[in-house]
Amino acid sequence: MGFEKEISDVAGIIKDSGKVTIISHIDADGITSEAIMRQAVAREGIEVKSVFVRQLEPLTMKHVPDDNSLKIFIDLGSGQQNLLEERGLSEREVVIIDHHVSQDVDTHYLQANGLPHGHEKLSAAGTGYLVAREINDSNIDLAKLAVIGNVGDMMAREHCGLIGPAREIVDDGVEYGNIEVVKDDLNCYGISTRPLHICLSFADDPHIPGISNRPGEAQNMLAFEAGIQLRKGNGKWKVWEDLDIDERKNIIGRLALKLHSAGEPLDRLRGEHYIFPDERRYTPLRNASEYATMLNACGRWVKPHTGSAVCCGERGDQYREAEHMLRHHRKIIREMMEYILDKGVEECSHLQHIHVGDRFPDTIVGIGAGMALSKLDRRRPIMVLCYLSDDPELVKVSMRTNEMMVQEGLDLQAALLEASEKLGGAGGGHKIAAGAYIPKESEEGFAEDVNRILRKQLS
Ligand SMILES: [Mn+2]
Repeated sequence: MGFEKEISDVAGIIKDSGKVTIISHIDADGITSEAIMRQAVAREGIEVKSVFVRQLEPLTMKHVPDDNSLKIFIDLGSGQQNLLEERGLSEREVVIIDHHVSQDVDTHYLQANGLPHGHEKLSAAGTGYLVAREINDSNIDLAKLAVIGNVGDMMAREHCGLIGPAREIVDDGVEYGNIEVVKDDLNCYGISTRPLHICLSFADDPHIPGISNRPGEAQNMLAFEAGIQLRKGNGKWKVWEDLDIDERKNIIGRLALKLHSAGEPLDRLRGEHYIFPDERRYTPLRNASEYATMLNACGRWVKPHTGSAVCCGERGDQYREAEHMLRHHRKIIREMMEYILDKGVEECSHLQHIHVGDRFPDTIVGIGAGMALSKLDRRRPIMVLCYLSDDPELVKVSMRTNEMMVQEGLDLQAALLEASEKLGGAGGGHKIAAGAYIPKESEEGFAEDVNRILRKQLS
């Protein structure tokens, strides 16, 4: 069955249903997926409820209601169809909208999933949006949420922009008027909220010699070499979005020169930004990647419904709560990064690793690992082990590397899958970022095993 047929079949079933339950995941992609589907369903006058889960597993299946509603599993479900089957859910009661690897079961659940059709850079929010647009053309305003979900799931990372069907969704948003695409701009994060020199000093992909991790030097370069006025008339710091095209070109040119003289490739210096002109300037809602971070913060601190309300336009108490989550999120991640840098990592030939015990919530350990890596040896992936507050028998493993090392052949998902599977654990993720759960009694020697696999990948 073709992808378009899957989308129209799923849309048809949803339109014909009397009552819907959406079961979604708590990250930015899951939250935007839910917000897209919930609005699309409600606009048809169909009763709808939502449930968020951290992961679809036997324990969380109890949150799926036992009633006559149509269950829409979104951003999860493809790989857990056995659980739906064990629960006794029939083909008529379920649709799955996902982008993860599908599992073969006897029950033929209806599924819209771009992955088997070669759409590897289309997240669940992307497919969810295509279903919503199929339900009703007027749902084109929801393209914006799909773009946030795609960016949140790192679909824009490899190519410094969205491609394929995800790019067509961007075009829908441009047509509707709530997305502006800025092409050939600097590939950096924080263009709407971070002071210029901070924004540049956080650059990690690519790592810019003399600028990355060096806010003071970034400030000097901007002010004295590029001649940029760093503050606005009101005394506040300018952000990247404040700069005109010539100022941007001037800075990008200087950064290109720094990369060039260090013999580094220039291909990741430029990227595409997705700006939301209907959102207030200087807020994290103003562009897709910062918006996604805010939603991830809501999810990781167990407030997915808050993030979802913001996606649906709430700008009062829920938005303030989301802002608070974002600040809190950043503070804890900074603390974790400082802990890692203070304590120091243990070094293997192809890996650096640390066990943080139960000091930090497992939901942010991967992000903290990524931040710490930008200040460590960038050629060796970082692996962080931590304990779980709700399961004393498991250890969570998070790994991060960067695009440069992926291009040299690293695949963290494959490495963790191989290392954890033989221990009876499970792993997943991407080449650049992956996670796994392993039994506590196997943590000894795990790093050496992963190191061996990484060495093999690079040879
Ligand atoms: Mn996803």
